[in-house]
Amino acid sequence: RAIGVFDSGVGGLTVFKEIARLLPKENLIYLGDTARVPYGTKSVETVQRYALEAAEFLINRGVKVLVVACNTASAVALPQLRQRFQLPVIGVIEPGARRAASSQNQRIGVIGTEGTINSRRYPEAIHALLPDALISSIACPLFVPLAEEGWAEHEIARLTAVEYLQPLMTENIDTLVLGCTHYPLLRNTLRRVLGDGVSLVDSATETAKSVQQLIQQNGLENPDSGGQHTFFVTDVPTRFEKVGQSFLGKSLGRIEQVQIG
Ligand code: DGN
Repeated sequence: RAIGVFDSGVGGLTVFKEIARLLPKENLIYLGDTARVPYGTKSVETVQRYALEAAEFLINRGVKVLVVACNTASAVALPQLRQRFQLPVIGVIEPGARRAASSQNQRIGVIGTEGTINSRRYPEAIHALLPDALISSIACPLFVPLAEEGWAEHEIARLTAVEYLQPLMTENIDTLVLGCTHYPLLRNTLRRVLGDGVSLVDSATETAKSVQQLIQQNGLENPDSGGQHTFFVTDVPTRFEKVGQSFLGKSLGRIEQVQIG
């Protein structure tokens, strides 16, 4: 049986890529809800409904583990998904928060979509582990189109980062959580702006490690399954194919359009 991964669109491929790297023999099924992207600016109720429908689609395909790659959906829909479905559900917030809690000076920045930042789920999850941490959260919505446009390392991305991150510069943070699927692509730009003293927590990498642990601890490995990758989208695949190739660093192969909900 496969591991199911869903996201609002193409961004979750950063999580998918890390899972594929750590678990090359596992079959993976990805669903990008491209007809309804973005989730980051929508209401909690709407994102919860979308997330339940996306999860249902993957569960009907018999996945053994469900990975919610989208930070916004993880922030607002994880309890509902865990309540509704029996299988293990992994979101991106807990793994990212766990890593952030190793901050030395306990001054931590969190960046994400408006939905993720408004939910306050990252600070909650970090405070559960590090109650005295000083946490500053900033929504950086323009990073999403910049990453999709292939401009993550352009001057315009650097200027955008300077503008968004200005408040963090004076707060002496030693850790910044990249709380959105697209932000790992801006890693070099963020490093240029913040300097080497700030460690960047990539929720995608941390989540992939959690998936690996869960699979191993529960004896869910599929040593002979061949590592097949299957992609589904809810809108025509043209744009997903093009942008996805740059996110994944290789061609995606066949992408099937489906209707969910
Ligand atoms: N996948 C979304 C997230 O990680 O929050 C970003 C894209 C979006 O829906 N705006």
